[in-house]
Amino acid sequence: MSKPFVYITRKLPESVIEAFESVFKIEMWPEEEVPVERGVLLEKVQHADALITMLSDQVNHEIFEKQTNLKVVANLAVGYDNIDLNAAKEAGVVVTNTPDVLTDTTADLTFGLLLATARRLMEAERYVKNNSWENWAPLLMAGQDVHHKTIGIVGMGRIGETVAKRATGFEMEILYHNRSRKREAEEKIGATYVGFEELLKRSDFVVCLAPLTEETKGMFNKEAFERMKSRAIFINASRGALVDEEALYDAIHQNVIAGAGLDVFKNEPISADHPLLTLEQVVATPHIGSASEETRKTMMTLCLDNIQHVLNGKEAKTPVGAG
Ligand code: 8YV
Repeated sequence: MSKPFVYITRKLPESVIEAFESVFKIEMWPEEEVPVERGVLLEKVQHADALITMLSDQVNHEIFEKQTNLKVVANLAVGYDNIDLNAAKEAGVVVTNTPDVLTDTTADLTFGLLLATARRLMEAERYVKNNSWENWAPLLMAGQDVHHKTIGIVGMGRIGETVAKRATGFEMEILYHNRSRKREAEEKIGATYVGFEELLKRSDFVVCLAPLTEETKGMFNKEAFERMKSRAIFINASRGALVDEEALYDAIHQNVIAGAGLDVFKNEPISADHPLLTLEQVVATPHIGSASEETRKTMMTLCLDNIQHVLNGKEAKTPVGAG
């Protein structure tokens, strides 16, 4: 019997792939940094039993209409806003994601962004490397304290809770807003549930970790930024589309808020002339929340494990449900 055909839309490391080569016929798009050409993906999906996809792939009706054997799409991410779940369900295709394995790594990056923005680390580094450091001054590169401040987490899922745990080490007051209350987080971490507006008003650091849905799209708009403290710092490690980027630019430019640490943008990748990047008070990273070598490899292996489970007639390890 021939081996099931798995198509992967980016080049993944051989060290991850080799463990599965005896059970699958694996083909990959040959580029690491360039997304798969749409035409190639549409052609491959006609023969594929399984796909491994990335956030940069729109897995929609067009893809599901072409498939004939496809049984599972394993998305290399915990978020799956790039996949039309209803179309997958109609086509009888299982969708999986990579929760849990990236929680700590993404929480680390989120907290790192918060520290970097509050303490002006990137600005300070530019200052030293640009040879501008000629004298010491009492308020040279003075930022804001993080310890003992109030953090407001919007989206108290696994990553939100883990960021909250990090915040306890800094003896911060922890507020959160979420679709549903998380009593366990309240008891274990001492987080306080508040409404969105109250969170904006009381937080020194507003941290966005909510998933992108019709309800959350654009929720950080002009009104939201106007509700925040003038010294507030906004952090986003979720999805860019939760934010009205023009409103964020105006809010920082006009000192409505103090700055932002952004790992995600509405249209990625952004170019260097993006208005937000012209602001000294913005720290930007290229969507690297889960990007440690260990975690990315674990995520890749989880995708292949999920595929193996589904193709063997078992329940996926981490399936995503429709609706
Ligand atoms: C992705 C992410 O892993 O998991 C998510 O939802 O946003 C990232 O961790 C990364 O963008 C690769 O698709």
